[in-house]
Amino acid sequence: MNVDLNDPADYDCDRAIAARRPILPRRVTTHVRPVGAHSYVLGAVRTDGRALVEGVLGKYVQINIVTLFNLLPDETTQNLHQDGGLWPIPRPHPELVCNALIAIDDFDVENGATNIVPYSHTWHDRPMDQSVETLQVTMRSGSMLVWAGNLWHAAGANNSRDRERLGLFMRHNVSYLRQQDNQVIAVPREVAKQMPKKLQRLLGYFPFGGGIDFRDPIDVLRDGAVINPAAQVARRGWGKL
Ligand SMILES: O=C(O)CCC(=O)C(=O)O
Repeated sequence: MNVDLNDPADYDCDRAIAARRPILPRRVTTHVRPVGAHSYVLGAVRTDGRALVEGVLGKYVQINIVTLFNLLPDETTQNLHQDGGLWPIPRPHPELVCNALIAIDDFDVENGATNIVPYSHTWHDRPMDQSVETLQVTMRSGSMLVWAGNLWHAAGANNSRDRERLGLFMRHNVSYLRQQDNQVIAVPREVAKQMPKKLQRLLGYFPFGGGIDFRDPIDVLRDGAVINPAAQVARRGWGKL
């Protein structure tokens, strides 16, 4: 899909939700872009949701994917799975992922509320088992479920006749690993520039090690100077001509 910078719907979660635009013909998905300055995202990242995510992952956190996840009637259940398998890091490993799922519709047993297996994030020696007992987490619209990526979980089946199950799904990962969707490229600079600093950090504008020529990527986003204006040829050492 092309991004139309003049179309606020590409960045406006409210409008994307109102349109319930599916990208795939049946099942869900995804609008990676409504990461823009919208109350759901900002509310979640500014307040308790963000604190919860940081409580799981520590302070080096970024957005891995943001997706409008619309489970349509007749959808079958997902297999139980753990997150964090994207990177070639053997298990057991520390929590690399933390999910925050905001119910836009009510999530109930019939329309596919999320299944989780309590405490399974601590079962480091146990192979994944699809027959294990699960707990289905029902939520009223506006509630948010936060869970650690090592927890066994799965979207439920939508057995309703005609009710969708729309959620805003924000997967976070530790910011020293790559993102599943490259948010820095996916969100055009002109849009990212307008965002609050916390959200820019969450997108991945993060000075890891040297930043960009020892400048904070947020400063580079603002002025476009990828060569540090303060850089000088040193009189001694490596810089000596
Ligand atoms: O939407 C849900 O209930 C969970 C989705 C999920 O775990 C996934 O897509 O990986």
